Amino acid sequence: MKTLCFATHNLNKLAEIQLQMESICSIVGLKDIQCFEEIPETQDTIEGNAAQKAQYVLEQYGVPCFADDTGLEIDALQGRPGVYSARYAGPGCSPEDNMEKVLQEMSGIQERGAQFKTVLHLCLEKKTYVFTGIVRGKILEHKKGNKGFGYDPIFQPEGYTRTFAEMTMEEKNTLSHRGKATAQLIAFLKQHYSL
Ligand code: ITT
Repeated sequence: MKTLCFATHNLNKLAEIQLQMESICSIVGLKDIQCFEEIPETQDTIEGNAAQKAQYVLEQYGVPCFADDTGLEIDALQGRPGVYSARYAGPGCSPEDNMEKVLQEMSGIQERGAQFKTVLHLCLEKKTYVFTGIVRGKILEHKKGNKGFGYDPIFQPEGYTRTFAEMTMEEKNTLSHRGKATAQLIAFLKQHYSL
């Protein structure tokens, strides 16, 4: 089985992708390649940040890798927090602070439509590949559930009456933004990267 590095410091993301890819290839995180520094994320698009993270790790550590950049895009907020999802409530903020800010901004707004978008950027030696996953849903008025991470307690995917924070990791993976992008990555690797 081949090994690929997933260039993330977010252990929740790492766990989701390791679960989805466990029979496909061995996924290691940044600490496994002794990368402990923060990776620059200075682009103004989700696509740009995913590319920046993956390219940084390939250049600095010389290992084939992929990175994920994810944003919550809320219709009534013109796509915010979007690329600024991680630090929406300011430097050093917690996921609770971010959700609180979103709930406040959405207070009294009827139109609750939103989507999560993940861009996975894969760097294999000299070639790069991009996979995108989107899931539509809505922003609830209150947090629900204690599984998952980030904005999961306030996001309810379309066709469901539970938030991502009320789903197991397996179930979230079958329908989420990251799950969809990862399914494309798996299909690509099976076809083009002898595993
Ligand atoms: P890396 O850059 O190290 O991968 P990160 O947590 O900073 O980790 P992102 O910039 O992609 O990753 O995350 C943007 C924000 O979106 C961050 O606050 C996450 O908690 C949140 N987020 C990402 N994926 C999510 C998901 O599946 N469910 C809920 N929130 C998520």
